[in-house]
Amino acid sequence: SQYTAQDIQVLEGMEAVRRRPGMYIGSTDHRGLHHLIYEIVDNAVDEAMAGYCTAITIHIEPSGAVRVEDDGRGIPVDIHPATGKSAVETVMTTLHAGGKFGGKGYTVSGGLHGVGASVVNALSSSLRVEVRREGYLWGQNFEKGITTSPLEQLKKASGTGTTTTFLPDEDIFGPPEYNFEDLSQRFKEMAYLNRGLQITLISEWHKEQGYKQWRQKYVFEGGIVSFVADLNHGKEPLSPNPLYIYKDINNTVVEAAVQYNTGFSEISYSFANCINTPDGGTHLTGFRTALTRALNDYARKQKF
Ligand code: 0RA
Repeated sequence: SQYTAQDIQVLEGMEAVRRRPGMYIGSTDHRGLHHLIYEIVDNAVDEAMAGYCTAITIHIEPSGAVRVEDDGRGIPVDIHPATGKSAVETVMTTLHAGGKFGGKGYTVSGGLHGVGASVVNALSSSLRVEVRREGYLWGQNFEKGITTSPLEQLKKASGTGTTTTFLPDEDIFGPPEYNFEDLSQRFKEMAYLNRGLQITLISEWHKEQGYKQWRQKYVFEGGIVSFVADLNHGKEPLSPNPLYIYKDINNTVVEAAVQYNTGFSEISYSFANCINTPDGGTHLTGFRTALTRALNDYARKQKF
């Protein structure tokens, strides 16, 4: 096979990520390590937001390797005529490959628009991706972002989905230190924000280290309505159910849930693209303004 200008670009891209990991994942401490998992899970959540994935399972193996399984459509395995490569290989080795395939457009979870898989690949001493699609199981391997085997058709297999297994590079992160609480909190939020999506975290790494907490499953049929109801658990709500609004404006989805209680303090959580925004933003201030106006208009009409 031929060594092309595109192959050089891939090598240079992977080298750039390994030289300055903080530029891509923020840091190389445990937060950076967790970021790797979030990048891969975000891609699966994107597939759920597009309406094709119902369950995501994250395994942390005793070695510290991470396996993320989804039941989405599977990353396309056919060879793209322009690149001579499969979408699987392109997604895994090209920075900024997100959103190019399948026109996923608006369904974006996380901040990097699906560019994350190649960054995770670059920062993993080994990574294997397996895809169920078109009646077969397919698999391909990489080391430090470099392709080490072609995409192989392995055996007949039913269903669809993608499984990515990666071992974070100890040269970059040191020995893996995972925090179960941090990871499960994030997956809980994601499950609230994506109604009906089942997210399971199974950490044999924590189990083996003797931690009591090593397994957690989240699925909320009520989505953010469940979130608000759960926040009001143990309080006295003023209505039986949270108020819920949903609007899709030119493929931008806006969703809010509100429930008053007898207390005096307010709790509000805001998110953009499935990311918690603790400092708020125009999405939150806009909502507050609109809620105040709606209540004032109503009160005026009722001549309160
Ligand atoms: C591109 C196109 C299609 C699916 C995906 C990517 C995809 C990517 C990931 C990453 C993790 N899980 C994923 N699942 C799917 C859709 C192709 C089609 O039309 O069938």
